[in-house]
Amino acid sequence: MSTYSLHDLDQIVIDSLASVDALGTTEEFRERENELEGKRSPFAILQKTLGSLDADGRREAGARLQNARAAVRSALDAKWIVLAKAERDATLERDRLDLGDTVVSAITWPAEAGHSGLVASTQRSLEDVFVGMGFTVADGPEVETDWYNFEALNIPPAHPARGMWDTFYVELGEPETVLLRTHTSPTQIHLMEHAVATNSLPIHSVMPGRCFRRDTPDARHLATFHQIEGLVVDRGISFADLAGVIETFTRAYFGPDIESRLRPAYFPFTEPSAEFEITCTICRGDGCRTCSQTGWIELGGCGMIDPAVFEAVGIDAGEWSGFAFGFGIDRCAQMRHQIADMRALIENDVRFLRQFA
Ligand code: FA5
Repeated sequence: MSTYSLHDLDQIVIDSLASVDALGTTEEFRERENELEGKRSPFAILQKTLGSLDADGRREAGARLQNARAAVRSALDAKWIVLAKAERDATLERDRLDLGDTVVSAITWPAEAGHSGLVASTQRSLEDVFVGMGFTVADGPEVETDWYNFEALNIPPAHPARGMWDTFYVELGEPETVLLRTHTSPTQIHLMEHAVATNSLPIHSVMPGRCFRRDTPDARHLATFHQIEGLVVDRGISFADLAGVIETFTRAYFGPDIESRLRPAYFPFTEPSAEFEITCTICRGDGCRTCSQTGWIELGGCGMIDPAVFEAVGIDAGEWSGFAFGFGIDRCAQMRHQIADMRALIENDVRFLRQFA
């Protein structure tokens, strides 16, 4: 153990204060504080020598030691304030710079602007084609009652045709069955009801929107997809008008080289009904996985409005006639851009999405 003499106390204090003054970091500070105030500090060692003094000497030396320790303590306190502030300032400065660095490295400059998704831009292009042909654009609810999605479309409860649409039900039964619409055809009903209520027939409208089916996603199907419905109600409308609209649409949207065809089909709300198909653009008709080796892709259904539907909405089928169609928007996008698997539309892979900026 070092030996110290009370005669050296003043010098010990001077040296201690100088060493405190020279401290540069809080780490050094803690070490020095321990050396000056711990059990092995000069002051603690000198304290132990007091016992050998007489009472007066002990009192006087004790007071000197206490003053010395107090002087060192207040020097330590003052130094701590300075060192702690310096370190806090340094941390703040460093963190500020780190934050700046993070932001700069996270953004590649100039930042890329976002753009519409392929389905949204396809919907707009399809709307443009139909607006160019004199149609207006209307919207309808995605959550529907059983009446709008099925009954008013000539599909009563337990009708076998309900099996054509695997439905997500929201509420079953009383007072009404509520479901996610399986197609955009219920919007036809809203439009016709509105036209009757406001005495505003004829109707020439398209109605794009989201649809939902309990379909297992595959190369041509998604559980949430989009359709664009078309509805014309006017005097003297015939199947030739429907075929003409579909032909004009196909040429405008897919170009003159794409072959299309209408094939007889069944929908409870149209009679006669047809399916509208185009040559598969992935294999150019040779047959591939996307078109299940048929060479054709179905884009939608269509037909002349069934009199039962006119009756449900209160339109006189003797005076008015009309046609309707419903095309898959995702299917149109898929065929226009030769996307072999429709699931790419919902995978959010930026390498895929960027191609359609
Ligand atoms: C209908 O939904 C009828 N409402 C179409 C219609 C309207 C017929 C008006 C007559 C008059 P369908 O179930 O065939 O029909 O669907 C029409 C189109 O929607 C399909 O050809 C396809 O392009 C698209 N489609 C249907 N289900 C899916 C799905 N799960 N994923 C992606 N597209 C789909």
